[in-house]
Amino acid sequence: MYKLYIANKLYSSWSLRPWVLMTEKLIPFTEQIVPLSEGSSWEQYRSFAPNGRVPCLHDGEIVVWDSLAIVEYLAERHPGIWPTDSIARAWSRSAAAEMHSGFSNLRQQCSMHCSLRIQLHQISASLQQDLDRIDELWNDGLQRFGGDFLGGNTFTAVDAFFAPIAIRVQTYGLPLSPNAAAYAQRLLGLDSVQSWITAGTQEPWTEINHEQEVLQSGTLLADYRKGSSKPK
Ligand SMILES: N[C@@H](CCC(=O)N[C@@H](CS)C(=O)NCC(=O)O)C(=O)O
Repeated sequence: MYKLYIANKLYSSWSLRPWVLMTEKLIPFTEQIVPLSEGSSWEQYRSFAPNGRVPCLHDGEIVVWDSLAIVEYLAERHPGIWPTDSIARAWSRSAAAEMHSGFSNLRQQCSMHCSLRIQLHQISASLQQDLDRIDELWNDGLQRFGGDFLGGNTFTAVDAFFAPIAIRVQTYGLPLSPNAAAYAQRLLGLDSVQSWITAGTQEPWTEINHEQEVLQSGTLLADYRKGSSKPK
């Protein structure tokens, strides 16, 4: 049985990718949540991941780290991880790779947080540039392959890579064109994504730096955590 090491569901966008993919594809695994430490989690994470980061997949003696490598490892063992059509597959791999190595403005200015709703102080030019490219990319995939998901009619790894963006769209009310916004809503409507968000909002751990970073980005509109005094 696979064991997937992840961080807090509330915050960990990298962990969400393989988790949502394995859940959607009904690949059996056990999850091990290792909450982020204040500052660095290096020491703790090094006990199971050579790069000191999550996600990390253990398959018996085999250790696979980095979300993209995990997805490719799974693609060698399970059907349906990438689209079957080779053109859709090449496009999906390109889009997932672009997400993996890009969109740093969006990542930095809108950290993932499942339970909060934030009105950003401003949408900077660099954030808008990332949003424009995501909008363009999503519209391209949806139109080119004509399905509900980016590479066609079925959820595949490329959709898993963009699931954290859909959560950010919800948290920060990020503006998108109608087709792109509808795609984000489709991702948010998946049982797997809903179950991740619910679990995140019920977690007992918080990481103060992450909380502060998110709160400093805008005005707090709501916090759906249990016991929270928000919505305001
Ligand atoms: N490129 C890596 C990035 C992994 C990553 O940065 N994970 C974060 C958690 S969301 C982490 O482990 N952070 C450890 C720390 O902050 O000390 C991947 O795709 O898996």
